[in-house]
Amino acid sequence: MIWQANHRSDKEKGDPKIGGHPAACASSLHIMGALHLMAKTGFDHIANKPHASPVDHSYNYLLDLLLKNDLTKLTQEQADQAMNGLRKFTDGSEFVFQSYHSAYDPDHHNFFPSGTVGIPPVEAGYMALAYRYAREHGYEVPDAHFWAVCGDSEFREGSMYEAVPDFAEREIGSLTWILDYNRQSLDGHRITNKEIMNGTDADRVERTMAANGWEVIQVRHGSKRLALFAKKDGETFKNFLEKKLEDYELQSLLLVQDMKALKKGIAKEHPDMKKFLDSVSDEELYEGLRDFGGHDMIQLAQAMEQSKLSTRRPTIIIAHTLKGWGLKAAAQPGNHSSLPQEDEVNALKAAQGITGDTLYQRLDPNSAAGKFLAARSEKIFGEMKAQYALKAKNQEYFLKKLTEFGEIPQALEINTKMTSYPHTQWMLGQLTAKLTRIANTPLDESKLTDKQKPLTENEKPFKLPGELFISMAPDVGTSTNLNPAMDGKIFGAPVVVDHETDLGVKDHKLPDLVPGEEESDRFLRFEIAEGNVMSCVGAFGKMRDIVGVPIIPLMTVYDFFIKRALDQYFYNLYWKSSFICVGTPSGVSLSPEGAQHGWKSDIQIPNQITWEPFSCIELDWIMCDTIKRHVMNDNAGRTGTLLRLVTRGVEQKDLLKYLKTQARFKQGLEGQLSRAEFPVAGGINEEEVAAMDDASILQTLREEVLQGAYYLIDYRGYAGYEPGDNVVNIFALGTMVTEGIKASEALLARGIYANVIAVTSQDLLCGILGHENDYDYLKNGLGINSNLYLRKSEDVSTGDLITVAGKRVPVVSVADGEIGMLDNIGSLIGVRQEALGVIKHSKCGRPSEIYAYHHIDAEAVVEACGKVLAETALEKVIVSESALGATHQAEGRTAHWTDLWPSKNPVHKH
Ligand SMILES: Cc1ncc(C[n+]2csc(CCOP(=O)(O)OP(=O)(O)O)c2C)c(N)n1
Repeated sequence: MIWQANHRSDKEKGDPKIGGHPAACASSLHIMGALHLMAKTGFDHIANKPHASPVDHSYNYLLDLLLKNDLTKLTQEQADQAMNGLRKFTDGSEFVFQSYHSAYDPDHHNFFPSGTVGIPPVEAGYMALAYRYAREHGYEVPDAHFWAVCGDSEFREGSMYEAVPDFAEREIGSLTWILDYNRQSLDGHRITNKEIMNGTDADRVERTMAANGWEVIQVRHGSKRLALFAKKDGETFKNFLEKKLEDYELQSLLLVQDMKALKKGIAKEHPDMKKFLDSVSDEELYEGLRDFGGHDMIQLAQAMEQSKLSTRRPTIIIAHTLKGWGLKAAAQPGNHSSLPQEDEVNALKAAQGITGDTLYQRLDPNSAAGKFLAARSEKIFGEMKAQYALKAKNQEYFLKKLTEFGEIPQALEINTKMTSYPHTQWMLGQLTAKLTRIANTPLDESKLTDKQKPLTENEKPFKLPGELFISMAPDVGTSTNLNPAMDGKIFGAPVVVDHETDLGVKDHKLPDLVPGEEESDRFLRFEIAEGNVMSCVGAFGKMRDIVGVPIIPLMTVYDFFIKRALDQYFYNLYWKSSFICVGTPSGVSLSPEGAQHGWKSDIQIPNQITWEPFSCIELDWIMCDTIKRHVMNDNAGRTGTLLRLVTRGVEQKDLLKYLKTQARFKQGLEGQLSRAEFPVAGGINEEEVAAMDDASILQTLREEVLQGAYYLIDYRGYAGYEPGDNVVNIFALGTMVTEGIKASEALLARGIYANVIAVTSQDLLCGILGHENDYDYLKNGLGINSNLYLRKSEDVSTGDLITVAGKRVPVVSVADGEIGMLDNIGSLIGVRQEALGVIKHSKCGRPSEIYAYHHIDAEAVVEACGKVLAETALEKVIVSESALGATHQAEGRTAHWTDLWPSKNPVHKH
């Protein structure tokens, strides 16, 4: 496959290399073989090291398990096309394989995306936990084992070590990691320090994993070696291989082709080996050195079976292998991406009896091997189909149950009136607490305990979502307001008794953290390990797609530390996991708590939707909409939800106060409004015109919030409102709306009408999701445009011609984060913009001080507004008076740019 990928005829000059990793494939050949041909079931999940992907595909080809999305099998022709299509682009009409495992591959059943080493094995462990969690909570999931094949250098990734103790403590017995221990990495031989580390890296891994509660199985030797060990002096050879040699020396010995010289060299360095060396032939020594256990399928399969017997502890199998096994490049230092030449490929083909141009061939179905494969394929395919049938059954069950009490309501209806200056993080706590309470309240009122109130009609539809909801945090559950969701509800191996209660020292003001496996236990407590939680939230978020159980995982993390798990976060989005990540508190708004934590997760990644609500009610709507979309499978293209919250309180009453001033929310308004404190001739005092009822206003607001932005202050419809003269639009993200409001008030005193548009989702408004519909909501929903507002200029006019001057409405944006969050609005629309954001490291202080320090406070917004208004180009246009008379402001939707673009195939007249 790799050779073929590198020999396509459609190359263009300057194309980047295609490449591939035959040597890395070869070392995993038998590990993958034992898995496919013996150990795995169609219910199991396998995470492969990225460079073993072609091996995985090849086994699936041999097993006739390349499938379309509807689970029908690829024809022989299509399967060959796929094998010929490694690393090839397809528009969907051809079957291909990506360089590393991906959903585009026709064998992606129960796959883990790969490419980034160090993450898939961890996802496999958390997927195993998700299965167990689902089962303990009464959902039907298949009996599956979770396998991960990793490289020995990959095993130095911090992400893996972060998860190692966690998997053991959580008793993930259904997890087996298989280490492809080939002693080489990308740059060549791995050179470790045997002296200081008290042994080879394999020894170190064994001790590390055993110390962390894992079962360890070393598969060091193949049958040829075992036969040599049984000979007289054979023990010396075993001891030499296992104890004496360091990995680098072994790799060097493998490079020596002259056996006489080799024997001499070994005897010189290791005199005790002399007798053994004299007793074996050159060939025996040559083969014995290369006969690693990781190429002995039977031993590997036995180890895999053994690993399944360890039901409480996870297992690591250290499979000793040869990088480049069976290839000329075997053990060569630079073999990681070296490609075989045509003569080697031909020799490999000939050895398999493949002739002519054919590159791929299945085994003769009438041969014993062919029959074995057919039976194996049928078994695995049957299990795969059973999984899909179970998924369909689960989906049907949940859909029916989720609509039992009608649609999921728009809000959980948290009362914010009793709290002074609540913040969005507080609101998260209220929402998760309420969901938890609803989940743990029986519908059957006769089963209510003393303290439980029956569920209201609004709460009943949340009963099942509440049960499906699981929260988790990297040791910041209490500091991110998740206490009620944690208290007495920790899901974990029930290995301790409640000592505090037994000893009478329980502090009931603090959450009870003793783990258990009750149905009401729906919180996963983590050590400080953001990477683990991010992988876990991703794995739980895949349960909907894999087995049809729409568990709703939510994690909290200090926003600043999302970057520590950014790779895992990206992975989850690529994998199309459906999850909620709450970065809180976020931005420099968290000062004085953490001055050093000023970076904010303002990132644009496909399949993500970010939210940054200003008021608490917005978060209620966003959360309920997110939950509904998740359980109803209605979030394609935005399955990863990232909420950025703050601990900065906001006067919630201001929301309705400002909304009620807007002309669009007034009842029976005739004429134009004016602000009470700044009366304008011809304007009606805004306070004298009644506004609509709160519910109607909030209904409209909810729709706008969920589209990404809303006018909080809107002077359209006010007397003296002159776009192109005294109007500016301020876009403020999340909590920065407070600064927008203050700036707008200050500007009004100077006769400037500054609209304040609260941005709730930068992605929807002007990010990737907005791009999908050409920023329709920004342009047409909010009506932000680049209209040139013309006025007669003072310049001398001649005849019918007059000079007019025009300006557009400029934009100022302000974000507690990167300037780039909102700085494209001006260019999208075609108006002058000034973007304010955080451009320096932060320090301690109250928000007012810190915002001023970063120049994102109200004063900075005022200044920016002044600047853009002044700098907005005064464009001069000469028109005829009659034409000007006919000019009017064109309202309505803007033309699509393609209307103005020359047609692609112009018709030429000859
Ligand atoms: C996170 C990450 N870092 C770097 C790489 C590039 N890379 C791919 S494979 C590899 C070496 C892998 O060596 P090892 O884990 O020993 O596996 P082997 O190929 O030798 O079996 C590197 C550095 C990557 N894919 N992902």
